[in-house]
Amino acid sequence: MEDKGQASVVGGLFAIVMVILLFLSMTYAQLKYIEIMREAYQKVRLKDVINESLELEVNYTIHTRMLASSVTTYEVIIGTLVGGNVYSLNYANDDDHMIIESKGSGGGILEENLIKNSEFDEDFNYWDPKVESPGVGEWNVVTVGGDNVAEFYAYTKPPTATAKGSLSQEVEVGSNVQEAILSFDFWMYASRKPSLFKLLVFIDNKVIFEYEWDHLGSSGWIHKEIDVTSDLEPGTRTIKFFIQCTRRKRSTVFKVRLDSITLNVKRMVAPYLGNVIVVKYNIDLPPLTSSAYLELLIMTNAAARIDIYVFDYEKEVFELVKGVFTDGDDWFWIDINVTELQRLEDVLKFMIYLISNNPIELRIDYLSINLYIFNPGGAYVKIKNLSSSATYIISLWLINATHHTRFSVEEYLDVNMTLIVPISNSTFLLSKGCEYKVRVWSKVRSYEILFETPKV
Ligand SMILES: [Ca+2]
Ligand SMILES: [Ca+2]
Repeated sequence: MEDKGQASVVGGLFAIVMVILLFLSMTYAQLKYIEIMREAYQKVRLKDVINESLELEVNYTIHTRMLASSVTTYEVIIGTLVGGNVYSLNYANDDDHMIIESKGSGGGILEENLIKNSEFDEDFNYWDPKVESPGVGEWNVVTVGGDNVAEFYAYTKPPTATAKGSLSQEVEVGSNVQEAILSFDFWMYASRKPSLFKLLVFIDNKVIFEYEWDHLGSSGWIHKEIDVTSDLEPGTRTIKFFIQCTRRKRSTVFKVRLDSITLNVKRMVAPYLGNVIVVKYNIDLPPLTSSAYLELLIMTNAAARIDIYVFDYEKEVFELVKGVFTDGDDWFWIDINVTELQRLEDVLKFMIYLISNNPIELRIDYLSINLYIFNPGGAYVKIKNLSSSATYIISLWLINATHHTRFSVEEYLDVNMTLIVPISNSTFLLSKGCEYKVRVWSKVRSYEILFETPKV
């Protein structure tokens, strides 16, 4: 039983090996056959693909060119127009350019008060009130007749006898100061005849005003205006009011009030030299303009980035359609292709936005305006045969949401030849604001192209 069992196992294994070998040889033959078949099939298939290639193009517009000056208006939003106008844009290479500089126009005399919180309506904000005699004197903002004023109050007693205080503010002085006037109101009071009671005004360490009150009682309000033009150097300066109150033998109350402190400075300011230019153009469009193709011939005198924005009436924003960078000093073209109907209302608006590291000049020599106007009775489809052999065109369908219209063609089309099939005429018009599909049937298959006609 055991031997027989072994023999049958060996026999079984042999049979399995033979079957595998047979299977492998058959598989090899089969794979080869399949490969040949596949290649043949591929050849047929490729041949088909090569044989059938049609290019479709729909034309439902009339092309017109417009002279820039007849339909265009412009507005320089940032920059200064220094030469030319919209007529300069009519022709190229005529030495007539629109020239826009990034120079602003804000030069001249600038007048400003450099003192902040002049009226002490914000307490001592911006001011630095100091008591310079320890233990004697204090600063407060007090209200006198509804007006906020700064007050130094001191009660002096022998043997100290003296109180000192100061009130100062730092100011930033620009260059080219033409005139500077320091103006202020002050009031001094002593309950006894003072030994020494004075007010000094400094710019940095230089005394520009000195006043002494040597009577019992109040000085009353005194208004003072001082021309400090020659004392006010550019940079950070400190305006300081310094008070000294001395009564040697008897205790005394001193008060000094200050208010309406201004430093009015007039200085020459150079015109702002910007590095941005923004120019807006409006092009009036004939009714039913379906697309526009614009070309600008431009040069800058320095490196700049130039962006073109076109207004979208649905989104109500100017949208970036093109961005270029120029090294400067060379004429170059920017083309703007506007095919979206929401950008082609009655007026096509576009904007040139230029930014540079330096003050810059932008020259525009030419604006070429090509418009394509909807021609509902003159639409046609161009069919071009890009195949390597002639093909046969059976028919053409014009399809929209409501109609399927068949045009019988029944023509052979040779290699590289073009066939024009009208899809509208004076009685069969295309509709406005409509999406159409054109389907062309050859003997092999169909081809499709979509288009959208302009709104009313
Ligand atoms: Ca005041
Ligand atoms: Ca020109």
